Formats: sequence, C-alpha cells, structure tokens
Amino acid sequence: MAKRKLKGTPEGDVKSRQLAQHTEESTGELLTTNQGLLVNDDQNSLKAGDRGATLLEDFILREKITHFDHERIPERIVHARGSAAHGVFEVYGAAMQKYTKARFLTDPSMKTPVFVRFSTVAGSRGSTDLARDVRGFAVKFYTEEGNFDLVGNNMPVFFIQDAIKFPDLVHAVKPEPDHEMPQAASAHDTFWDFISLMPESAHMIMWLMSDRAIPRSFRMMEGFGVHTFRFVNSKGAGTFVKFHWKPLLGVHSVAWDEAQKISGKDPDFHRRDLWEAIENGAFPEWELGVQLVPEKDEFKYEFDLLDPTKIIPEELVPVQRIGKLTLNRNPDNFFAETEQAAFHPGHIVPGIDFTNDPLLQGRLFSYLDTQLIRLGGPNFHEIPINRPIAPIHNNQRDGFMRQQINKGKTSYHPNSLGGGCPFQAKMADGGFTSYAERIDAKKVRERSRSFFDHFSQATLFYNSQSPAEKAHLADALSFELGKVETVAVRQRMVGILTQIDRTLAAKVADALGLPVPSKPEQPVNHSIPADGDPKKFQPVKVTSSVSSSAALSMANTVKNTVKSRKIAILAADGVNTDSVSAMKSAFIVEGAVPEVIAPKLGMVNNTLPVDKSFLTAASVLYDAVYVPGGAGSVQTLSANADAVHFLNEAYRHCKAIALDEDARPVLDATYFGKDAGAGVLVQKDVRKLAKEFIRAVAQHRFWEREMPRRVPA
Ligand code: HDE
Repeated sequence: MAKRKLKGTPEGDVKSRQLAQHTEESTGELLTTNQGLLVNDDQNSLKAGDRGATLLEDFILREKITHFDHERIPERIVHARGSAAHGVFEVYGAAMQKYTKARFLTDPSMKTPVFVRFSTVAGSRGSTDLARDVRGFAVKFYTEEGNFDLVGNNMPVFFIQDAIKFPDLVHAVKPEPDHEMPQAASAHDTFWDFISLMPESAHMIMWLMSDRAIPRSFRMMEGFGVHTFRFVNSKGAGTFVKFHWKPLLGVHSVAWDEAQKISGKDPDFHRRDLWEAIENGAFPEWELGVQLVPEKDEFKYEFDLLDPTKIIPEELVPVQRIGKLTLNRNPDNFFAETEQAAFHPGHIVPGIDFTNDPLLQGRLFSYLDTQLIRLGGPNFHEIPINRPIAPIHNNQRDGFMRQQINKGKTSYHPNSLGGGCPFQAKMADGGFTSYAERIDAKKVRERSRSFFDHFSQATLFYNSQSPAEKAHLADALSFELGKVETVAVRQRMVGILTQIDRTLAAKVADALGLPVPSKPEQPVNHSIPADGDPKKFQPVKVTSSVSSSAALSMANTVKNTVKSRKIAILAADGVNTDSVSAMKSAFIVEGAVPEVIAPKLGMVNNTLPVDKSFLTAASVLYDAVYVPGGAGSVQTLSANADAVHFLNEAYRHCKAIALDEDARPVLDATYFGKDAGAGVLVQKDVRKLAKEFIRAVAQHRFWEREMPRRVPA
C-alpha cells in the first residue's frame, strides 16, 4: 500500500515551498506574451501606417486586452471584503489524543501551515474595513491528512438557527435592491425589518451592536467556530467541541464615532494594520481553545448544543488552550491567494466531524456550490492556495482549467487494468469514516422546541458588559434604528429589546422618541410553516444558569502590552529632540510604532524626519498621542488648529495622551485641558513619563472619560 509521502514530517514551510513553485518574478527578465514570445514593443499597437487603423492581426494587442477584459471574477456573495496571511499552527501537547485522532491537534512536533482570511460580511470588495459588522475568521490548516478549514467568525453565535433563512438574512442586510444603498451597513430598514421579525436573532444582535463589531484590529479579535463540532478519537468515540481563538494581544475595539471617521481617513485600516504588523515582524498570535462536552452531557444544559444562537458559557465549560496560531508571512499576490482562497466547513480531517446543527448542515452544501460559480469550475482545489499538501489521487477528471495530468487508462473503480489503484485507505492508514451517529427519526420540516429560547443568552450577554459597553450598545441600537425610516420597525425592535433588558429598551425607545414600553412585549415568531399554529411556536422564556460571564466583556481582556500600537508624536520646529528620541526608543523597545507628525513633511529641527503631516495623518489612525516640549514647537502646536483637533479627538476617543511638562500650553489649547482626568499624563522627566505612558497605552482606552461630551470632535 502506497504511504502518503508527507506522513510524519513536521514541515512548517511545506506549503510555502509548494506555493513557490507557482510564483513568478520579473526582475531582470525580458517581457513576453503568454505564449513565451519575446515582445519588442509594448507601447504601440500594429497599425496600417503610423496614423492608420489598428490591424486585427495584432495578436499581441489582442492577447493583452482579452486577458484584461477577463481579469475579474465574482466577489464572494458574503465576506467579499477580506485580507489574509500565511502562518503556522503548533499544538502544545498530546492531551487531545483522548478526544481526537487528528494528528495536527495531537502531535506537538508538527508545524501545520495555515492560511487565514479575515473579512467583513455585508460590504462589497472595495468597502470600508470599519463597517459595523461581523468579522469572518477563516483558517485553512494544510495538514498532512488533508485540508481542515475552520470557517469561523469573531462572534460565537449567529443570527439564524436554520440555513434555509440565510438567503433572507443576507438579502435583508445587503444594500436595498431598488437603489443599492447603503453600502456595508446594517443601519437600514430591510435589515431591521427582518431582524424585528426574527426573535432568534436577539442574542447575535447584542454582539453586533456591541463594540465587537468595530474591532481595533483583526489581530485583536477573538474567533469562534460557532457550531458545536465533534471530535472523534482512535476508538471512534465522539466528544462535542466548540472552537475558540484567543488573541494574545487581547480583544480591543474602537469607538463608533472613530470607526466612522477611520472609514473616511483610511478605509483599508484593518488590511493595512495586518499587513504592516507582519512586515514589521509583530506576528499576530492566537491560542486555539476548545470547550469539550462529553456525549453523555448532550442534554445537560438549558440550551441545545446544536443551536447556533447559543454559547456554552465558559463558567459551565472552561476553554482549554491547546495550541498556537502565528501569522508570519504576507501573501505575494492578493488575487492569486486571498481572493482565490476557497474555504469550506466541509473540509475536515479524521478526528473531526460535524453535528446536526441545522446551520452547519446547510453550510456544508453552500461553500462548495459557491466556489463553482465564483472560481469557475470543479478544479478550484488545484489553485495553488487551495491545494492540500497531502497528495491527491482519485478518479475525478477533466473540467475547466484542469492542471493535473493524470496518467494511465483507468479513471474508475473498481478496475483491474490500473491494478485497482488508487486503493481505498484503511482506517488504520488514516482513511476517513464518518462518525456513526445513531439516527432514528421521522423526516420532518420542523424546528426542535429546544431551540425556542431566544432571549436568555441575549440577556446574559448584556448583563456581562461593563457600564461603558452597555452604554455603547444602547448608542449603537439608537444609531442603527435611528437610521430606520419605518416607525413600525423601530417599535417592533424596542419590543424585542424589552425581552432582553428593560433599561436598555427604555434607553433606546427614548432616543428614538418612542413610548417606553411598560411591560415586556411578546414577539411573534415568524419561523413557522404556513399551516402552523403561531401559539405553538412562541419563544419560550428560560433562565440562564449563568447570570454573568466574565469572558463576554472586553473590559476583562488582556491589557499588558503595547506591542504594535501606533503612537503619534506631535512636533514642530523647536521641538525637544531628546524627549522625542527618549519616548521613541522606550516605545520601540516595547514593540510599538511611534511616528512623528508635524505641520509639514520633511524634517523638524533640520534633523528629525517627519513621518506624516497633519494633512495625511489623523488621530483616529493612532492609539495614543505624545506632545514633547521645546518652546518653538509648543508655541506652533498650541496655535495650530489641526494639532489641537488631533488632541481633542484623541481625548474624545478615550486614548492615552502624554505631554512633557513644558508642553502644557498645547494642553491648555484643548477643550479638556483644564480637567483632563484619566489617561492624560503630564511629566517633567521624560523617562518617568514614558513608563507611565506605556502603562496607560496598554489599557487601550479610558472609556470613563466619554461623558460629558463637550466637543463634537
Ligand atoms: Fe458563511 N458563507 N454561510 N458563515 N462564511 C460564505 O462562501 C453560508 C456562516 C463564513 O474568507 C460563502 O466562499 C451559509 C456562519 C466566513 O473566504 C458562502 C450560512 C459562519 C466566510 C457562505 C453561513 C460563517 C463565509 C460566501 C448559513 C461562522 C468567508 C463565499 C447556513 C461560523 C470565507 C464563500 C472566506 C463565506 C454561506 C453562515 C463564516 C455563500 C449558507 C454561521 C468566515 O458559501
């Protein structure tokens, strides 16, 4: 029996080597056509005389233009806007062997290559990164046993419970079909119309209206497999598993006002952030976590493990961290890699299997189907980025753009002419067998009654938020519903909110100028068949066995590093260059990225290079601001409206701000200078200041500063 060549080799860069065979570099080369013909003139088409008509004969022109005409493929129907990177996954130990036979999760000597694509969901390919939206977090593991795709999101639940509602959900959130507005935004009538009629979306709506929907960076987001999957061990025994990604930099977000401004100042903010971090060697890292539930506990909880609108609170089942993902290489070519990457939850390896979550079951159909139209045919697995590192041998043949040249006469099985090859793999050789789940049921179009609690975990999420997070949630709902023109839709949503939290509902109702409901309103469940009795389909009220969960609040995240944070240093001629260098080096040592911003490009003091001018930089693109002393600089900056605005805006967005003692006049020129409060540091000794400032920047934001809002900034 032919053994798989890669078996047993811990080859971290095996995928990179495979990709390298397909790369092209033109440095030092001569220009050719696609047929390899050397081209002598790429500036002029072939004409009948230098002022005459172009000749049809010009095959060089025709080839070039024809190729150009066909350069676009359909964008993804959802998750069209994305960015990706290469990396590696390493499991910490062999502890998972008890639960799964997947080698990449049990053999710590393995370095499994990965390709990870992050995305927004609703916007088009060219839309802004900072839209309020769910983020995709799709990981392709090139394991030696075949590709495993963990196609997750940065939120652990989903809007709907059954895949049959997905096209409706997406039609509702996408730009409205008559005028194609708004782009990359859920703040419009059709989305909230649908949501207000789908009480099962309540939990997801809490996540979407929270700051999780406006991350500071892809590198500072959690990831979730969402569905309950199944681990299968070498004895064939199953264990339910939920997958988590925990970012080592913590989970951080921006403010909504800031998000909207970033969308104008730098719509590529997240893409740039990921790219630059990797180029600078600040490799993003996540730990892979698993929540394991023994099969015997399938019915132990007040929620159904198959219901994708539910989490398993970490208080009930702790997350075990089993390995680390590191992104360490940017793609060479966006189209060839990021755009052509084809993820599919159905790509699994021995040791991992599905459950009957009806959303997952529908996804298992959709992802292959969508690649056929998007990538143009059944051979998309041969595109270099999609190729497994494990060898492929089967009897599938032909089709558009076939790359592989299959030798021999037989493309069928059983055969005797080809010696019976390729052989079926025995389980002992890693042959995949589906988990033998026992099924004894009627064929029905129904939803399990165990899926009927729509609100208890929405309330759990809300109750777990910090005061600032709760305020942001109320603001986000007021904003989104404020953009809805149909009053009945707003009203219906307020009704849904009464089921989640009365104070929240009252706050939002007030902002919308609607009456505050005196008692919770029972929403209508529209997920019923035409002949169904609505009374039988009412959402049921369950009390969560956990009333508050620390893991759900970003306030409890890691706040111990300034690695890769961007620090703006405002300077003008006359700046104290010693202060600038001391602050710069203190942050560089910590892995942060300080940049000098001045009224114009060039040099300050004829010696200090300026990175950006006030024209090209904006406070929303930085995590913190430092104003060094030096009489001339201080005088210029305190009279410079852009510099003062920079500080006002950074303050409004609750960022850490530091000033040398003699830079106080700049502080005095701001609106907050008189009573600055938390996170604004003024010090004479720049070294001391740097220490305190680094601690403050690691806190990410001082949300307590948000009120009162005295300037619109
Ligand atoms: Fe997807 N989803 N999805 N989705 N999804 C796609 O596949 C779909 C769902 C997710 O970076 C599409 O190749 C259905 C949940 C990510 O390329 C499509 C349902 C979760 C990405 C599709 C869902 C996701 C996609 C569009 C409900 C989190 C981007 C292009 C049954 C667990 C992957 C494509 C990338 C992409 C279908 C729900 C995550 C159409 C039918 C739940 C991260 O196949």
